[in-house]
Amino acid sequence: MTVQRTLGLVKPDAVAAGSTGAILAMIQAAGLKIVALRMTRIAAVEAEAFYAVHKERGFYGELCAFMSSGPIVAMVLEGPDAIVAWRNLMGPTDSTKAGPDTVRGRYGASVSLNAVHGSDAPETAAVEIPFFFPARELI
Ligand code: DAT
Ligand code: MG
Repeated sequence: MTVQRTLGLVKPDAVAAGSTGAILAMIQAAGLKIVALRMTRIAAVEAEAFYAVHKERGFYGELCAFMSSGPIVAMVLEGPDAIVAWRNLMGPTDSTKAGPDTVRGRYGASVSLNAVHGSDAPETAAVEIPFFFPARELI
């Protein structure tokens, strides 16, 4: 077990639905420590940069429009194997295939409106965390 940090986002659908508090409670109940937390809103160009790895995908435009459509809650989570732990708690990308004990199973609606984001690897977390948080905001 390695102590890791990962980026989590509550996406605009879940913030608008008022699910932020329940999602934070699931995160804390799972034993992940929240070491940074902020509500923000990103511009479309920032969403395009954040999701640049997907720019050739057919859903890229829709994804970036959605992610910049309203407030999001960004957080850094810390714990043993936090990257996989948070991905497991999130559930699969397609919310309709996510189990009832996962965030996407409870609060996501579809493959595109899926409530939360999580870094998928240490290299990704190392880029995504500073995208939202300067080092001095990490506890
Ligand atoms: P994840 O968010 O589980 O890491 P991903 O990195 O493959 O999934 O895709 C990033 C986001 O893009 C995903 O959360 C929602 C959107 N997306 C992925 N596949 C999609 C699809 N087939 N149709 C519409 N949106 C999709
Ligand atoms: Mg991903």
